[in-house]
Amino acid sequence: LFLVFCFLLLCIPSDLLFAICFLVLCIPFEFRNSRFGLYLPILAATLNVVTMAVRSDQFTSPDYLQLDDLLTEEQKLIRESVRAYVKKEISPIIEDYAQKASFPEHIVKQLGDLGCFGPTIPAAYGGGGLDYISYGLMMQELERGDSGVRSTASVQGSLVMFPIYEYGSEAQRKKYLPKLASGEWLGCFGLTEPNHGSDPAGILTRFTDAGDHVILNGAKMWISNAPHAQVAVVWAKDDNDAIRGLIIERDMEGFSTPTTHGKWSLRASATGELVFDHVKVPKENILPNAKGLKSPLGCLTKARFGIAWGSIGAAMDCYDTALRYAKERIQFDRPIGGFQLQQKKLAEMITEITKAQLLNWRVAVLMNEGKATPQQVSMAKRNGCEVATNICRDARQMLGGMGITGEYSVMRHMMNLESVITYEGTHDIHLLITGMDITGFNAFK
Ligand code: TGC
Ligand code: FAD
Repeated sequence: LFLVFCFLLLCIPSDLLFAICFLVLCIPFEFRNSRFGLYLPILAATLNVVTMAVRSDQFTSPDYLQLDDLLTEEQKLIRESVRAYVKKEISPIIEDYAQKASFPEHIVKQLGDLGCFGPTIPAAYGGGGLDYISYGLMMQELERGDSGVRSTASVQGSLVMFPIYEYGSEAQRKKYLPKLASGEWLGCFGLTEPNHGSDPAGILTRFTDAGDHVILNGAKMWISNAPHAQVAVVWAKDDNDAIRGLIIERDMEGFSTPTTHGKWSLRASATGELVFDHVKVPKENILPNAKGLKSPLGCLTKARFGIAWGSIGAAMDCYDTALRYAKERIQFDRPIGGFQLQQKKLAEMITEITKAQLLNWRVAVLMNEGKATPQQVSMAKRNGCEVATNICRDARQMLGGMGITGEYSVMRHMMNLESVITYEGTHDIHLLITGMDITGFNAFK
């Protein structure tokens, strides 16, 4: 019996440490033939199962308007496989990684195997050759697990693979895309600088012609994936002040990627700087077809689309958690879900989620038809972030004190979304993009 319980304890990986501690405690009692030798493993197994029940991923996806009817069987299958992956591989570990502000590097290969890197890039280059609804669903499911995981995938697919595919030479495509698609290499995207965030037109990083190579100098900051990346797509000005894209490899002399510490948000995602100190870059590493600010902004349109879907994934997780909690938590002899104030929060959450799902779906259809404008994508990104931020905040309140703990995902989502609402264009910048689109007046400058 003792051995059976030992097996039960050890086979639950997320609580391995817990199990081992109890096991160590049990052994002396067992050897003394004490009754405790039996009781302790039973107690340990029970506690373990209870802990697992609290921490396990019980997510049920909200679909209030039967939007599944708008999806093909293939799209649903893709969503289910990413959802199953998140339940199995992300949910059990992500809270611990976020608490210790550490990037789960092993997921890079897993995400590659699952096809989450470059799903819309043609299969001939290692991509998925899929449509934009499938891509959106993947990002939704990944961010349902954690915004940092979605970040890893959207940077790799939309900000590293996409520019190499769209603006790169055939040799560059063949050299980099398959390795990035499989997760053998991780990439990052360097546009933002210490003095140029919302206004990337002013970037100071530049390169000068030096015969068969160029010399790159400057610095980027706030770069997702940077500390672990083998490849960086970097935006810099040439001798004619034109913005160009360069592929920088980790081992190039003078290139370093210091880690950014002290984040309260996106803690399971690695963020860093890119520092270029007279880096000698072969000319064949310049993206031949990227010219001007519209090239990096074109990549951002793809990534912002992924964020529109991803942020709603985080919102869905918080709504689902709050709904379950409201049905189970008893106060004043009733489940708190029976009180009007809590129902108002839940009703508004599902309404906003449903509206955002419809908006995202429509933008994806337009993307598939090649008709979506960057401004429409901005609207979807801004809306997704706002809806998700509000829902996660309300969900956190509904969980009372438990809402601030790592036993539930809501506070982690809530903090993550502060980055998501800031990067890829801040909330205000996207509002101004819509404002300019509808009035024709530029309020940026
Ligand atoms: P502006 O004159 O408006 O535009 C310059 C040229 O670009 C074109 N364009 C776009 N093209 C494609 N997609 C878009 N989204 C585009 N937006 C603009 C535009 O038509 C123009 O073309 P042309 O032919 O006339 O030259 O440029 P501006 O200097 O006035 O700036 C406009 C503004 C503020 C909207 C833009 O610069 C902006 O979007 N700022 C926000 C910066 C930003 O989003 N940075 C993101 C950095 S990367 C990141 O955050 C990754 S986080 C990753 C993660 O972890 O998930
Ligand atoms: P600022 O541009 O200084 O803005 C400060 C405030 O001023 C904001 O509220 C903004 O809305 C407002 N503002 C600015 N201009 C105007 C205006 N014209 N009118 C009204 N209000 C205005 N960048 C990359 O290149 N690659 C990455 O991988 C990447 N990853 C990131 C990861 C994280 C966790 C974070 C936090 C950021 C990341 N970024 C990345 C940078 C991100 O894109 C920038 O932080 C963002 O674009 C805003 O720039 P900023 O921080 O310099 O803010």
